[in-house]
Amino acid sequence: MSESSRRPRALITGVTGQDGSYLSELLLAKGYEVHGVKRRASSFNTERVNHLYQDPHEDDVRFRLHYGDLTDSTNLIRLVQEIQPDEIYNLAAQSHVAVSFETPEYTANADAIGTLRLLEAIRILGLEETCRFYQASTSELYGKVQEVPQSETTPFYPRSPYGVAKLYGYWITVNYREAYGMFASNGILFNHESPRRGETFVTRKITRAAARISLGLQDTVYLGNLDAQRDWGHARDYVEGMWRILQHDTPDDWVLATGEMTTVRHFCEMAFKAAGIAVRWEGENEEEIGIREDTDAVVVRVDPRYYRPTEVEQLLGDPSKAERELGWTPSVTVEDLAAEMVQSDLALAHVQPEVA
Ligand code: NDP
Ligand code: GDR
Repeated sequence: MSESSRRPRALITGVTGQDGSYLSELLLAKGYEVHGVKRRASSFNTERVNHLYQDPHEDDVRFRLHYGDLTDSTNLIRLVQEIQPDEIYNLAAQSHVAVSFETPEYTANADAIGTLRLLEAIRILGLEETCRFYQASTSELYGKVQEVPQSETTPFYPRSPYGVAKLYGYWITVNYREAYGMFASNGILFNHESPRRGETFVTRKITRAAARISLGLQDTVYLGNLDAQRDWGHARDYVEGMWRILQHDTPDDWVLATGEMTTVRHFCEMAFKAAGIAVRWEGENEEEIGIREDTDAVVVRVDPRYYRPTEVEQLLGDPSKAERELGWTPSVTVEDLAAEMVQSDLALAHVQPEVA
Protein backbone atom coordinates (compact mmCIF):
# COMPACT_ATOMS: atom_id res chain seq x y z
CA MET A 1 0.00 0.00 0.00
CA SER A 2 1.50 3.39 -0.97
CA GLU A 3 2.02 6.03 1.71
CA SER A 4 -0.73 8.25 0.21
CA SER A 5 -3.34 5.46 0.20
CA ARG A 6 -2.30 3.86 3.47
CA ARG A 7 -4.78 2.82 6.14
CA PRO A 8 -5.56 5.31 8.91
CA ARG A 9 -3.08 4.70 11.71
CA ALA A 10 -3.86 5.04 15.41
CA LEU A 11 -1.58 4.98 18.42
CA ILE A 12 -3.30 3.98 21.67
CA THR A 13 -1.60 4.42 25.03
CA GLY A 14 -3.22 2.27 27.72
CA VAL A 15 -4.08 -0.36 25.11
CA THR A 16 -4.05 -3.15 27.71
CA GLY A 17 -6.72 -1.42 29.82
CA GLN A 18 -10.50 -1.71 29.65
CA ASP A 19 -11.01 1.15 27.18
CA GLY A 20 -7.88 0.40 25.15
CA SER A 21 -9.16 -3.08 24.37
CA TYR A 22 -12.61 -1.92 23.22
CA LEU A 23 -11.14 0.97 21.24
CA SER A 24 -8.70 -1.37 19.49
CA GLU A 25 -11.57 -3.62 18.44
CA LEU A 26 -13.54 -0.63 17.15
CA LEU A 27 -10.67 0.86 15.15
CA LEU A 28 -9.66 -2.50 13.66
CA ALA A 29 -13.27 -3.00 12.55
CA LYS A 30 -13.10 0.41 10.87
CA GLY A 31 -10.01 -0.58 8.90
CA TYR A 32 -7.34 1.16 10.98
CA GLU A 33 -3.83 -0.02 11.64
CA VAL A 34 -3.62 0.01 15.45
CA HIS A 35 -0.44 0.48 17.45
CA GLY A 36 -0.69 0.03 21.19
CA VAL A 37 1.71 0.96 23.98
CA LYS A 38 2.08 -1.71 26.66
CA ARG A 39 4.19 -1.55 29.80
CA ARG A 40 6.77 -4.10 30.73
CA ALA A 41 5.45 -6.20 33.61
CA SER A 42 6.78 -9.26 35.39
CA SER A 43 3.70 -11.22 34.38
CA PHE A 44 1.41 -11.11 31.34
CA ASN A 45 -0.66 -7.91 31.18
CA THR A 46 -2.17 -8.30 27.71
CA GLU A 47 -5.14 -10.45 28.68
CA ARG A 48 -7.69 -7.93 27.37
CA VAL A 49 -6.10 -7.72 23.90
CA ASN A 50 -4.76 -11.26 23.42
CA HIS A 51 -7.66 -12.05 21.10
CA LEU A 52 -6.44 -9.26 18.77
CA TYR A 53 -2.86 -10.53 18.60
CA GLN A 54 -1.46 -11.13 15.12
CA ASP A 55 1.80 -12.86 14.39
CA PRO A 56 4.12 -9.99 13.42
CA HIS A 57 5.62 -12.22 10.71
CA GLU A 58 2.32 -12.32 8.80
CA ASP A 59 1.56 -9.97 5.91
CA ASP A 60 -0.67 -6.97 6.53
CA VAL A 61 -0.43 -6.99 10.32
CA ARG A 62 -2.90 -4.39 11.60
CA PHE A 63 -2.44 -4.72 15.37
CA ARG A 64 0.97 -4.16 16.91
CA LEU A 65 2.14 -3.69 20.48
CA HIS A 66 5.17 -1.64 21.49
CA TYR A 67 6.83 -1.37 24.88
CA GLY A 68 6.51 2.06 26.39
CA ASP A 69 5.65 4.16 29.38
CA LEU A 70 4.12 7.59 29.84
CA THR A 71 6.92 8.47 32.24
CA ASP A 72 9.58 8.04 29.51
CA SER A 73 9.62 10.92 27.04
CA THR A 74 12.38 9.56 24.80
CA ASN A 75 10.40 6.37 24.38
CA LEU A 76 7.26 8.31 23.46
CA ILE A 77 9.07 10.54 20.96
CA ARG A 78 10.64 7.51 19.28
CA LEU A 79 7.33 5.66 19.07
CA VAL A 80 5.48 8.63 17.60
CA GLN A 81 8.31 9.14 15.11
CA GLU A 82 8.34 5.49 14.02
CA ILE A 83 4.59 5.06 13.84
CA GLN A 84 3.65 8.48 12.36
CA PRO A 85 0.07 8.12 13.64
CA ASP A 86 -2.91 10.03 12.25
CA GLU A 87 -4.63 9.77 15.62
CA ILE A 88 -3.31 9.36 19.16
CA TYR A 89 -5.65 8.22 21.93
CA ASN A 90 -4.03 8.91 25.30
CA LEU A 91 -5.80 6.41 27.54
CA ALA A 92 -2.85 5.40 29.71
CA ALA A 93 -3.09 6.46 33.32
CA GLN A 94 -2.83 5.42 36.92
CA SER A 95 -6.61 5.39 36.82
CA HIS A 96 -7.60 4.35 40.34
CA VAL A 97 -8.81 7.28 42.44
CA ALA A 98 -8.20 5.61 45.83
CA VAL A 99 -4.72 4.44 44.79
CA SER A 100 -3.84 8.01 43.76
CA PHE A 101 -3.92 9.01 47.45
CA GLU A 102 -1.24 6.35 48.07
CA THR A 103 0.88 7.18 44.98
CA PRO A 104 0.22 10.89 44.33
CA GLU A 105 3.60 11.69 42.81
CA TYR A 106 3.58 8.76 40.39
CA THR A 107 -0.03 9.57 39.47
CA ALA A 108 0.96 13.15 38.62
CA ASN A 109 3.94 11.94 36.61
CA ALA A 110 1.96 9.49 34.51
CA ASP A 111 -1.42 11.24 34.25
CA ALA A 112 -0.40 14.91 34.10
CA ILE A 113 3.17 15.09 32.78
CA GLY A 114 2.59 11.98 30.66
CA THR A 115 -0.02 13.93 28.71
CA LEU A 116 2.43 16.80 28.26
CA ARG A 117 5.12 14.40 27.05
CA LEU A 118 2.87 13.07 24.30
CA LEU A 119 1.78 16.54 23.18
CA GLU A 120 5.42 17.63 23.12
CA ALA A 121 6.32 14.55 21.06
CA ILE A 122 3.80 15.65 18.44
CA ARG A 123 5.23 19.20 18.48
CA ILE A 124 8.90 18.21 18.46
CA LEU A 125 8.27 15.94 15.47
CA GLY A 126 6.35 18.64 13.59
CA LEU A 127 3.15 16.58 13.40
CA GLU A 128 0.83 19.34 14.68
CA GLU A 129 -1.12 19.50 11.42
CA THR A 130 -1.37 15.81 10.66
CA CYS A 131 -1.90 14.07 14.00
CA ARG A 132 -5.12 14.35 16.01
CA PHE A 133 -4.92 13.90 19.79
CA TYR A 134 -7.55 12.54 22.19
CA GLN A 135 -7.11 13.06 25.94
CA ALA A 136 -8.94 10.74 28.36
CA SER A 137 -10.38 13.37 30.68
CA THR A 138 -12.82 12.49 33.39
CA SER A 139 -15.86 13.44 35.42
CA GLU A 140 -13.49 13.37 38.43
CA LEU A 141 -12.54 16.90 37.29
CA TYR A 142 -15.89 18.09 38.68
CA GLY A 143 -15.21 16.50 42.07
CA LYS A 144 -16.99 18.55 44.71
CA VAL A 145 -20.43 19.25 43.35
CA GLN A 146 -20.81 22.75 41.87
CA GLU A 147 -23.93 22.04 39.81
CA VAL A 148 -26.04 19.02 38.79
CA PRO A 149 -25.94 17.76 36.09
CA GLN A 150 -22.39 18.53 35.02
CA SER A 151 -21.72 19.76 31.48
CA GLU A 152 -18.78 21.17 29.49
CA THR A 153 -19.32 24.54 31.22
CA THR A 154 -19.47 23.31 34.83
CA PRO A 155 -16.51 24.55 36.92
CA PHE A 156 -13.93 21.96 38.00
CA TYR A 157 -13.09 21.16 41.64
CA PRO A 158 -11.08 17.91 41.73
CA ARG A 159 -10.97 15.97 45.00
CA SER A 160 -8.07 13.54 44.62
CA PRO A 161 -4.47 13.47 43.38
CA TYR A 162 -5.90 11.62 40.37
CA GLY A 163 -8.43 14.37 39.69
CA VAL A 164 -5.81 17.08 40.09
CA ALA A 165 -3.40 15.29 37.74
CA LYS A 166 -6.17 14.88 35.18
CA LEU A 167 -6.97 18.59 35.54
CA TYR A 168 -3.46 19.35 34.27
CA GLY A 169 -3.97 16.86 31.44
CA TYR A 170 -7.22 18.59 30.49
CA TRP A 171 -5.79 22.10 30.44
CA ILE A 172 -2.50 21.25 28.75
CA THR A 173 -4.56 19.67 25.96
CA VAL A 174 -6.62 22.86 25.64
CA ASN A 175 -3.45 24.95 25.77
CA TYR A 176 -1.67 23.04 22.99
CA ARG A 177 -4.80 23.34 20.86
CA GLU A 178 -4.87 27.11 21.34
CA ALA A 179 -1.11 27.73 21.28
CA TYR A 180 -0.09 25.53 18.35
CA GLY A 181 -3.34 24.97 16.44
CA MET A 182 -3.25 21.26 17.19
CA PHE A 183 -6.32 19.06 16.78
CA ALA A 184 -6.36 18.16 20.48
CA SER A 185 -9.66 17.27 22.17
CA ASN A 186 -10.80 16.21 25.62
CA GLY A 187 -13.46 13.60 26.22
CA ILE A 188 -14.82 14.25 29.71
CA LEU A 189 -16.08 10.75 30.31
CA PHE A 190 -18.28 9.70 33.18
CA ASN A 191 -17.81 6.24 34.70
CA HIS A 192 -18.03 3.44 32.18
CA GLU A 193 -17.81 -0.22 32.99
CA SER A 194 -17.91 -3.64 31.37
CA PRO A 195 -16.99 -7.25 32.04
CA ARG A 196 -13.40 -6.10 31.35
CA ARG A 197 -13.43 -3.51 34.15
CA GLY A 198 -10.54 -3.86 36.62
CA GLU A 199 -11.54 -5.97 39.64
CA THR A 200 -10.93 -3.22 42.22
CA PHE A 201 -13.34 -0.64 40.78
CA VAL A 202 -16.60 -0.74 42.67
CA THR A 203 -18.94 -2.12 39.98
CA ARG A 204 -16.69 -5.03 39.11
CA LYS A 205 -15.90 -5.70 42.76
CA ILE A 206 -19.65 -5.99 43.35
CA THR A 207 -20.57 -8.07 40.27
CA ARG A 208 -17.68 -10.43 40.93
CA ALA A 209 -18.71 -10.84 44.56
CA ALA A 210 -22.40 -11.30 43.70
CA ALA A 211 -21.48 -14.06 41.25
CA ARG A 212 -19.15 -15.82 43.68
CA ILE A 213 -21.55 -15.50 46.63
CA SER A 214 -24.37 -16.99 44.54
CA LEU A 215 -22.13 -19.99 43.80
CA GLY A 216 -21.08 -20.42 47.44
CA LEU A 217 -17.45 -19.43 46.70
CA GLN A 218 -17.46 -16.31 48.91
CA ASP A 219 -19.53 -15.14 51.89
CA THR A 220 -19.32 -11.36 52.03
CA VAL A 221 -18.08 -8.30 50.15
CA TYR A 222 -16.61 -5.32 52.05
CA LEU A 223 -17.31 -1.91 50.53
CA GLY A 224 -16.77 1.75 51.40
CA ASN A 225 -19.21 4.60 50.78
CA LEU A 226 -22.55 3.08 49.75
CA ASP A 227 -24.14 6.52 49.28
CA ALA A 228 -21.82 7.65 46.46
CA GLN A 229 -23.74 8.28 43.25
CA ARG A 230 -22.33 7.70 39.79
CA ASP A 231 -23.47 7.96 36.18
CA TRP A 232 -22.53 4.49 34.90
CA GLY A 233 -22.49 3.54 31.20
CA HIS A 234 -20.98 0.77 29.08
CA ALA A 235 -17.35 1.14 27.94
CA ARG A 236 -18.15 -0.08 24.41
CA ASP A 237 -20.45 2.91 23.88
CA TYR A 238 -17.84 5.33 25.23
CA VAL A 239 -14.99 4.26 22.94
CA GLU A 240 -17.33 4.93 20.00
CA GLY A 241 -17.68 8.44 21.43
CA MET A 242 -13.88 8.84 21.60
CA TRP A 243 -13.59 8.01 17.92
CA ARG A 244 -16.40 10.42 17.01
CA ILE A 245 -14.65 13.17 18.97
CA LEU A 246 -11.59 12.85 16.73
CA GLN A 247 -13.70 12.72 13.53
CA HIS A 248 -15.48 16.00 14.31
CA ASP A 249 -14.69 19.01 12.07
CA THR A 250 -13.04 20.93 14.89
CA PRO A 251 -11.23 20.03 18.10
CA ASP A 252 -13.29 20.62 21.24
CA ASP A 253 -14.17 19.25 24.69
CA TRP A 254 -17.05 16.85 25.17
CA VAL A 255 -19.00 15.22 28.01
CA LEU A 256 -19.96 11.58 27.47
CA ALA A 257 -22.46 10.28 30.04
CA THR A 258 -25.83 8.55 30.29
CA GLY A 259 -27.69 11.26 32.23
CA GLU A 260 -28.80 8.65 34.83
CA MET A 261 -27.39 8.41 38.35
CA THR A 262 -27.33 5.41 40.73
CA THR A 263 -26.00 4.89 44.26
CA VAL A 264 -23.41 2.22 45.01
CA ARG A 265 -26.06 0.63 47.25
CA HIS A 266 -28.57 0.40 44.39
CA PHE A 267 -25.92 -1.01 42.05
CA CYS A 268 -25.39 -3.76 44.66
CA GLU A 269 -29.11 -4.55 44.62
CA MET A 270 -29.12 -4.79 40.83
CA ALA A 271 -26.02 -7.00 40.71
CA PHE A 272 -27.23 -9.37 43.43
CA LYS A 273 -30.63 -9.56 41.76
CA ALA A 274 -28.92 -10.54 38.49
CA ALA A 275 -27.21 -13.33 40.45
CA GLY A 276 -30.58 -14.48 41.83
CA ILE A 277 -30.21 -12.91 45.30
CA ALA A 278 -32.58 -10.34 46.80
CA VAL A 279 -30.87 -8.02 49.31
CA ARG A 280 -32.34 -5.85 52.10
CA TRP A 281 -30.45 -3.28 54.14
CA GLU A 282 -30.21 -2.76 57.89
CA GLY A 283 -28.17 -0.36 60.05
CA GLU A 284 -26.54 2.94 59.18
CA ASN A 285 -23.14 4.28 58.17
CA GLU A 286 -20.32 1.93 59.18
CA GLU A 287 -22.84 -0.47 60.74
CA GLU A 288 -24.91 -0.84 57.58
CA ILE A 289 -25.22 -4.40 56.27
CA GLY A 290 -26.77 -6.02 53.21
CA ILE A 291 -28.69 -9.21 54.06
CA ARG A 292 -29.83 -11.81 51.56
CA GLU A 293 -33.58 -12.36 51.87
CA ASP A 294 -33.58 -16.12 51.33
CA THR A 295 -31.05 -17.09 54.04
CA ASP A 296 -30.62 -13.93 56.19
CA ALA A 297 -26.85 -14.21 55.65
CA VAL A 298 -24.89 -10.94 55.60
CA VAL A 299 -23.50 -10.46 52.09
CA VAL A 300 -22.41 -6.79 52.23
CA ARG A 301 -20.51 -5.06 55.03
CA VAL A 302 -18.99 -1.59 55.22
CA ASP A 303 -15.24 -1.31 55.82
CA PRO A 304 -14.12 2.30 56.41
CA ARG A 305 -10.75 1.30 54.93
CA TYR A 306 -12.39 1.91 51.58
CA TYR A 307 -13.47 5.46 52.45
CA ARG A 308 -11.46 8.14 50.63
CA PRO A 309 -9.82 11.11 52.39
CA THR A 310 -11.92 13.37 50.16
CA GLU A 311 -14.88 11.80 48.38
CA VAL A 312 -16.75 12.69 45.21
CA GLU A 313 -20.34 12.17 46.32
CA GLN A 314 -22.40 12.77 43.23
CA LEU A 315 -21.67 12.72 39.50
CA LEU A 316 -24.36 13.10 36.85
CA GLY A 317 -23.43 14.05 33.31
CA ASP A 318 -25.31 16.07 30.72
CA PRO A 319 -24.33 14.51 27.37
CA SER A 320 -26.58 16.77 25.25
CA LYS A 321 -23.71 18.47 23.36
CA ALA A 322 -22.28 15.11 22.26
CA GLU A 323 -25.74 13.87 21.33
CA ARG A 324 -26.45 16.99 19.27
CA GLU A 325 -23.09 17.54 17.58
CA LEU A 326 -21.54 14.07 17.45
CA GLY A 327 -24.74 12.04 17.10
CA TRP A 328 -23.51 9.95 20.06
CA THR A 329 -25.95 8.23 22.43
CA PRO A 330 -25.31 5.57 25.06
CA SER A 331 -27.18 2.32 24.39
CA VAL A 332 -26.90 0.31 27.64
CA THR A 333 -28.85 0.94 30.85
CA VAL A 334 -27.19 0.48 34.22
CA GLU A 335 -29.44 -2.55 34.95
CA ASP A 336 -28.37 -4.24 31.73
CA LEU A 337 -24.75 -3.32 32.43
CA ALA A 338 -24.90 -4.91 35.90
CA ALA A 339 -26.57 -8.03 34.48
CA GLU A 340 -23.97 -8.42 31.70
CA MET A 341 -21.12 -8.05 34.19
CA VAL A 342 -22.65 -10.59 36.58
CA GLN A 343 -23.19 -13.11 33.76
CA SER A 344 -19.55 -12.74 32.76
CA ASP A 345 -18.37 -13.08 36.36
CA LEU A 346 -20.53 -16.19 36.84
CA ALA A 347 -18.83 -17.76 33.82
CA LEU A 348 -15.39 -16.76 35.14
CA ALA A 349 -16.15 -18.13 38.62
CA HIS A 350 -16.94 -21.50 37.06
CA VAL A 351 -13.60 -21.51 35.26
CA GLN A 352 -11.51 -20.10 38.14
CA PRO A 353 -13.33 -21.02 41.37
CA GLU A 354 -10.13 -21.00 43.42
CA VAL A 355 -9.23 -17.33 42.72
CA ALA A 356 -10.09 -15.31 45.84
P1 NDP B 1 -7.50 1.04 33.06
O1 NDP B 1 -6.97 1.26 34.42
O2 NDP B 1 -8.29 -0.18 32.75
O3 NDP B 1 -6.28 1.09 32.00
C1 NDP B 1 -5.22 1.99 32.16
C2 NDP B 1 -4.16 1.66 31.14
O4 NDP B 1 -3.04 2.56 31.30
C3 NDP B 1 -3.58 0.25 31.24
O5 NDP B 1 -3.31 -0.23 29.95
C4 NDP B 1 -2.29 0.48 32.00
O6 NDP B 1 -1.32 -0.52 31.77
C5 NDP B 1 -1.86 1.79 31.37
N1 NDP B 1 -0.87 2.53 32.14
C6 NDP B 1 -0.91 2.88 33.44
N2 NDP B 1 0.18 3.60 33.77
C7 NDP B 1 0.93 3.70 32.64
C8 NDP B 1 2.17 4.29 32.33
N3 NDP B 1 2.87 4.94 33.25
N4 NDP B 1 2.64 4.20 31.07
C9 NDP B 1 1.96 3.53 30.13
N5 NDP B 1 0.77 2.93 30.36
C10 NDP B 1 0.27 3.01 31.60
O7 NDP B 1 -8.33 2.35 32.68
P2 NDP B 1 -9.62 2.52 31.74
O8 NDP B 1 -9.43 1.74 30.50
O9 NDP B 1 -10.84 2.34 32.56
O10 NDP B 1 -9.54 4.09 31.43
C11 NDP B 1 -8.83 4.59 30.29
C12 NDP B 1 -8.50 6.05 30.53
O11 NDP B 1 -9.69 6.80 30.68
C13 NDP B 1 -7.67 6.34 31.78
O12 NDP B 1 -6.82 7.43 31.48
C14 NDP B 1 -8.70 6.76 32.82
O13 NDP B 1 -8.11 7.61 33.78
C15 NDP B 1 -9.69 7.49 31.93
N6 NDP B 1 -11.07 7.48 32.37
C16 NDP B 1 -11.70 6.29 32.66
C17 NDP B 1 -13.04 6.27 32.98
C18 NDP B 1 -13.76 5.00 33.31
O14 NDP B 1 -14.85 5.08 33.89
N7 NDP B 1 -13.25 3.84 32.94
C19 NDP B 1 -13.82 7.53 33.03
C20 NDP B 1 -13.07 8.71 32.66
C21 NDP B 1 -11.75 8.66 32.34
P3 NDP B 1 -1.33 -1.92 32.62
O15 NDP B 1 -2.37 -2.78 31.94
O16 NDP B 1 0.06 -2.40 32.45
O17 NDP B 1 -1.69 -1.57 34.03
P1 GDR C 1 -14.28 6.23 40.58
O1 GDR C 1 -14.60 4.67 40.51
O2 GDR C 1 -13.56 6.61 41.80
O3 GDR C 1 -15.57 6.94 40.29
O4 GDR C 1 -13.26 6.40 39.36
P2 GDR C 1 -14.67 3.54 41.64
O5 GDR C 1 -15.44 2.44 41.04
O6 GDR C 1 -13.34 3.25 42.22
O7 GDR C 1 -15.54 4.27 42.81
C1 GDR C 1 -16.87 4.72 42.58
C2 GDR C 1 -17.50 5.10 43.91
O8 GDR C 1 -17.71 3.93 44.69
C3 GDR C 1 -17.29 4.17 46.02
N1 GDR C 1 -16.95 2.90 46.66
C4 GDR C 1 -15.92 2.10 46.34
N2 GDR C 1 -14.99 2.19 45.36
C5 GDR C 1 -14.08 1.19 45.26
N3 GDR C 1 -13.18 1.22 44.28
N4 GDR C 1 -14.08 0.12 46.12
C6 GDR C 1 -14.99 -0.01 47.12
O9 GDR C 1 -14.97 -0.97 47.89
C7 GDR C 1 -15.96 1.02 47.24
N5 GDR C 1 -17.03 1.22 48.06
C8 GDR C 1 -17.60 2.35 47.70
C9 GDR C 1 -16.10 5.11 45.86
O10 GDR C 1 -15.82 5.78 47.10
C10 GDR C 1 -16.63 6.04 44.76
O11 GDR C 1 -17.43 7.05 45.31
C11 GDR C 1 -13.50 5.77 38.11
C12 GDR C 1 -12.13 5.50 37.46
O12 GDR C 1 -12.34 4.71 36.32
C13 GDR C 1 -11.46 6.81 37.07
O13 GDR C 1 -10.29 6.52 36.31
C14 GDR C 1 -12.43 7.62 36.22
O14 GDR C 1 -11.84 8.85 35.87
C15 GDR C 1 -13.73 7.83 36.97
O15 GDR C 1 -14.30 6.58 37.29
C16 GDR C 1 -14.75 8.60 36.14
